[in-house]
Amino acid sequence: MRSSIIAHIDMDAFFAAVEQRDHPELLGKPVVVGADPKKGRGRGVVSTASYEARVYGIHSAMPISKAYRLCPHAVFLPGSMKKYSKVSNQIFDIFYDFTPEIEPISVDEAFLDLTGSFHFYKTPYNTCVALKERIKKETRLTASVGIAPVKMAAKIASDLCKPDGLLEIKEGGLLDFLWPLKIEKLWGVGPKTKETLNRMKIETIGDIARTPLEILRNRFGENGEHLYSLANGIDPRQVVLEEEAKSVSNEHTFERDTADKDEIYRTLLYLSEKVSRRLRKDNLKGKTLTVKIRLADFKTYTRAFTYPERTNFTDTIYRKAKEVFDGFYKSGMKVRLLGVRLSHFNDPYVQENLFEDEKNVRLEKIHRAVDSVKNRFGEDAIRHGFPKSID
Ligand code: TTP
Ligand code: MG
Repeated sequence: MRSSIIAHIDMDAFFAAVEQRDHPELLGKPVVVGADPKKGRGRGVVSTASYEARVYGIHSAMPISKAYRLCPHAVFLPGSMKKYSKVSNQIFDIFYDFTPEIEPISVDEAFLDLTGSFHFYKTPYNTCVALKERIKKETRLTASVGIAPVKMAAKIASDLCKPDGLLEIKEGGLLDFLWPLKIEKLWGVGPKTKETLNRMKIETIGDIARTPLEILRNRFGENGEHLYSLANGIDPRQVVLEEEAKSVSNEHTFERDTADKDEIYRTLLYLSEKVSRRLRKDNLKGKTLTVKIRLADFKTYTRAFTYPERTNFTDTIYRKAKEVFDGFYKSGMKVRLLGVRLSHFNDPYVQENLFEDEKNVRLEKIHRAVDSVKNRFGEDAIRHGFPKSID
């Protein structure tokens, strides 16, 4: 396999840094962007906190009431997605001046494949120095950049050198870099996997690499193999360009063309569930729903709907898919194939609505719980209740 040069770029304390830039009186002060704390009684969560606020233990996704308790004298701001999106576009325009091979991860974060495009600046390191300088000059903000032969190491590197850092891990130094690090630095090691690994006396990435593959496979199945590969510096994931990652869809062809509404709705629900789950697995939310309908005569129709806010909830997708289908269907039509697609993604962690209400947070938790049961016990472990009589 050819050796790649991947850069991972992530802006520092993005929303808060933009606010500090635009309100210089906030420089050096703890700034929290997120929901209104209402003197500690506010609902909703922290979007991000300036590094000065992080000293108090405040971080993204923390309840705003807790952030208020930790640091009541912090400056709390609602933030403006419009403003941050504008800056986001600016930084992505800069990225595209360096290479077209870009995988956007969120508003302030991307992977760049520099393998074929660093020569102008002679080295990958110099290329990223130039990139950081452009960002600073044009936006007056700082970014941190990790360079490595594989994606996961580039991401870890940018994280470790924050803020305003640049860290290059060369092929020959990859394992020396990875092995002393704690296991939670690896992609895919959440609190639960960490706990299990720690109980097996596995604390560092090097410990994983030294554990026989069989043991990891027995304990974690496929994920065990994945961990083992990552710990040994192997990450086959390539930089996925924007267009390739644009949509998530599922389709179903009926054994026999059908006009049976029950069967059609059941299939739409099944497809919505699958799309919803794949979106959540990849941490994506889509804004545009497209329902594809192929009739018995092979003519294919698509009907789309754009949600006011991005979603990956099964119910939200299913209800709209059904409505879209009903708007299209005329009696006598026989359906050969159905498809459900969600597209138009952005960063799932940026709340569309900074005052995200409790209901959404609760729904999010329910979906995650369903996913984790399905991951452990299989796709059929839980089925959403399907109403017996439909309209
Ligand atoms: P991050 O890059 O995760 O965080 P950050 O840029 O604020 O800080 P860091 O220096 O550690 O990279 O996220 C980018 C922006 O996305 C962040 O400024 C606000 C938003 N965001 C949320 O709204 N909610 C979240 O839970 C997270 C993680 C981020
Ligand atoms: Mg960031």
